[in-house]
Amino acid sequence: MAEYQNIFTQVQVHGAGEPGVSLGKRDENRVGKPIFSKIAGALGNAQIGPFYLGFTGLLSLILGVVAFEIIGFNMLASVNWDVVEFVRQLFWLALEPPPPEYGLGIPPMAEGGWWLLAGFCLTMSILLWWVRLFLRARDLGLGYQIPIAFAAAIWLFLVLGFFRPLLMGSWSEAVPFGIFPHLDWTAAFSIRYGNLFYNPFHMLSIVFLYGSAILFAMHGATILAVGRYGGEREIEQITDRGTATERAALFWRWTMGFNATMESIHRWAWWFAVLCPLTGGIGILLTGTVVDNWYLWGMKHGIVPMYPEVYTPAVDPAAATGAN
Ligand code: 07D
Ligand code: 07D
Repeated sequence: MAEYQNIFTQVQVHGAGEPGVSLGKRDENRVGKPIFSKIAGALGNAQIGPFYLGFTGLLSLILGVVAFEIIGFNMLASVNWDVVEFVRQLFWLALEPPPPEYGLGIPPMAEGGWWLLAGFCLTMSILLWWVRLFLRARDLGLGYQIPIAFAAAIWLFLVLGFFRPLLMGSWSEAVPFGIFPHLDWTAAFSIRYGNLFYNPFHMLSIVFLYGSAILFAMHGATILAVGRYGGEREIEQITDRGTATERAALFWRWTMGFNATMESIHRWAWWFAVLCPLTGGIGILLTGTVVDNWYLWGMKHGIVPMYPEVYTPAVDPAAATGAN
């Protein structure tokens, strides 16, 4: 009955709530009695809670909400506190960083001060969430792969909004808060620096982005495909290789001549995901600081072809022989 478990034929197992390992005195940080949800069970585990809050978690959530509120109320103020217009224009509204004349100084609240404060709260919130991940991993006796991977994303976030503006000497270089405004910033950034496509670190970042997607698709599909042979017990099968692993490995060896192992596939996925924002952050940090125009840089380094001379001066009709 529960023999063939995959995305098309799901089964939900219901049992007693799983409280998890005891953390001794810190158990009081776990809030809420476990509840069970069928919808949650369709997406993942049916049990919701208890949730570990703790000091860093609580502070992170508070600062995150403060940042979100500052951004929201500034957007609301920008449409004259008109709630209907706020909803209508939400995706276009922004909280912009200070204009260039303030450099790295403290601007008036209405001219970027709110942006600075929201950015500070958001950054602290994200850093505290990182500490929380680290502490939870340590307490559960896990390796640190998850906090390290999150640190890679935080690196790109800090480059975009903190390290690069510091090097450029101005907060105005940073990204605005807003749905479409942050896309406009991204497009303008590329144009200002001569087309980001010629930035080799943008290229690498794209490699790892696309690579992450294909690895995830290949691995997810493989495990679902061998689910009927117990393939979802992947970690056990690293050391105790069962028929699921053997079939999965054979499939890839037959189709591409090479196969990852039950362990190495996870290392591939982890490295691709981590390297995407890591290389991306290097690319952004170099832009405007070391390289001012990626198109010209590409020409200098033979990436961009030298265009042939196609200009021929127009002939003055009056001077043409036929006119006489
Ligand atoms: C699915 C995990 C869940 C996360 C979600 C996003 C917010 C923002 C808004 C307070 C995959 C939660 C959204 C917290 C709330 C306000 C004003 C992750 C998943 C559901 N971007 N970006 C989006 C952020 C940058 C770019 C969407 C954040 C750079 C492009 C969402 C950051 C550049 C496109 C979003 C950030 C850039 C987007 C969907 C931070 C270059 C899109 C994100 C903190 C890297 C896409 C309208 C998603 C879109 C999109 C959030 C940074 C480019 C609003 C939080 C400056 C080209 N970005 N982004 O699903 O639809 O991620 O935009 O650095 O096309 Mg972005
Ligand atoms: C944003 C890391 C920070 C996020 C954190 C999470 C919260 C809370 C809340 C869940 C994503 C914060 C969380 C706040 C969440 C809830 C409730 C990671 C982030 C800490 N590009 N481009 C990239 C492509 C062009 C440009 C990377 C493709 C054009 C700029 C990626 C194309 C121009 C930047 C990528 C393309 C341009 C990038 C991002 C194609 C625009 C960057 C990787 C096919 C006209 C960023 C080096 C990533 C970067 C970046 C892909 C085109 C501009 C690989 C596929 C030419 C300015 N681009 N791009 O992981 O690193 O982001 O560049 O055309 O800054 Mg690009």
